[in-house]
Amino acid sequence: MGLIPSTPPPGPARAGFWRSPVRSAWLTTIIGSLLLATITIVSVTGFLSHAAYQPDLGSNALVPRELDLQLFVISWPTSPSWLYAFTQGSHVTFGLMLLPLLLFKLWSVIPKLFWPLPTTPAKALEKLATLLLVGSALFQVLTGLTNAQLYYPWHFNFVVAHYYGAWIFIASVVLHVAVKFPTMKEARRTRNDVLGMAGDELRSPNPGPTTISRRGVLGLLGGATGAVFLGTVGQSAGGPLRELALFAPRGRGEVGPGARFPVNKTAKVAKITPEMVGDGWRLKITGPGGKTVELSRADLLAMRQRTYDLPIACVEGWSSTQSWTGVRLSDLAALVDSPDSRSMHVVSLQPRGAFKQTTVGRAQVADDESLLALKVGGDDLPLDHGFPARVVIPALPGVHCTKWVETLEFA
Ligand SMILES: Nc1nc2c(c(=O)[nH]1)N[C@H]1C(S)=C(S)[C@@H](COP(=O)(O)O)O[C@H]1N2
Ligand SMILES: [Mo]
Repeated sequence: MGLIPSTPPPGPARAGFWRSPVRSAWLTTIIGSLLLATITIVSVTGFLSHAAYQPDLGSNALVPRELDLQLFVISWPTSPSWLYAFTQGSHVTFGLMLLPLLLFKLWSVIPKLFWPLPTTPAKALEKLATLLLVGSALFQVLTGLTNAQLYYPWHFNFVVAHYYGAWIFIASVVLHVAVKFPTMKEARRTRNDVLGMAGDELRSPNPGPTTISRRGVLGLLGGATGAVFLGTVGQSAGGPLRELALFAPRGRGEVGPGARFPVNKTAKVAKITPEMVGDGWRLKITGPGGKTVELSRADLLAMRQRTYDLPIACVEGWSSTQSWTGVRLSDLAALVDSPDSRSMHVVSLQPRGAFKQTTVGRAQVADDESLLALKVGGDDLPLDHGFPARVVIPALPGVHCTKWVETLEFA
């Protein structure tokens, strides 16, 4: 094996470079277990988010609509109304907590990442699996983090990349846990042995003086993850914690003129002009049989009004519950002879952009609390929140609650 050098180059690739006496299989096992619990929460809520986010609610957007296998369709419920605020708030909060956990975990094993180089095909495969694990973990956390921070340095579709990245990540986590399980068990068994396990590969061969205890390291880690939790959770949990949500770019409150809760995209950015939403505005509704109705805002206000407290819950993690007043979607469907609609396609006045239109499913149209909202908090909708009319549906991701509605097509 002359091709593979037997001694590492000087520097961080040498185990002797890392002198902390704290590093051991026991410490890595503890951090790894915390990481595993967090990853489980983030994965489950991530797939739930994916199911809820689908334009037709559950079918896989990556599969052409015609090939869509009904077997895999999860229809997203409309109750409880805070469901998505909860699952997505958890996904983003725990997802951000992965960052300190991952950094500490990497630190705890770092010399092993570089050295020894693999000498057999089996070891090379194990190294490759580790690379895939570390790479996909960092990819998932960094794409999620930048997306929630509204910073888009990459030029790929976030939803598609984060979704496939998740499968690669989860597969490598499962493989890693299976491979390391015996080591983890052994490390837990010997935790009180000061010298650690015999042949503990994570111990420094050349330990330096003790500057921090194992407890100290875990305390630092707890402090860092706790700070991320407290700095994020308020954007979805609300209450006094909202003011603490320093890591939530929108979750803390007023953004945009006249808004009392966060605005995802202002009217100005969406290119909505005052003329588009003036007295000339008409809502166009079409039914499956071709029946068409046009209503002014005054016509809509003359219909039976309903008021419900419902959250707007953004995929970025923030949410805000408001009191919405407007017309039931099922009442509008009835106007065009579609009492039991399979779906509703909504198109906004917004000239372009991915969120200018959406399709929602049967449960979303039928729910009594699903509204075409005209007012919020008792006042006319502010322009930035979708005046003259917007969709608000319980438990649905905010992205489907289309603002500045122009047409509703019931099918
Ligand atoms: N027409 C249109 N509707 C839209 C959007 C948009 O960009 N254009 N953004 C959506 C997203 S992602 C969210 S989270 C909610 C936010 O609603 P708000 O800005 O009133 O808080 O609006 C949704 N409706
Ligand atoms: Mo959103």
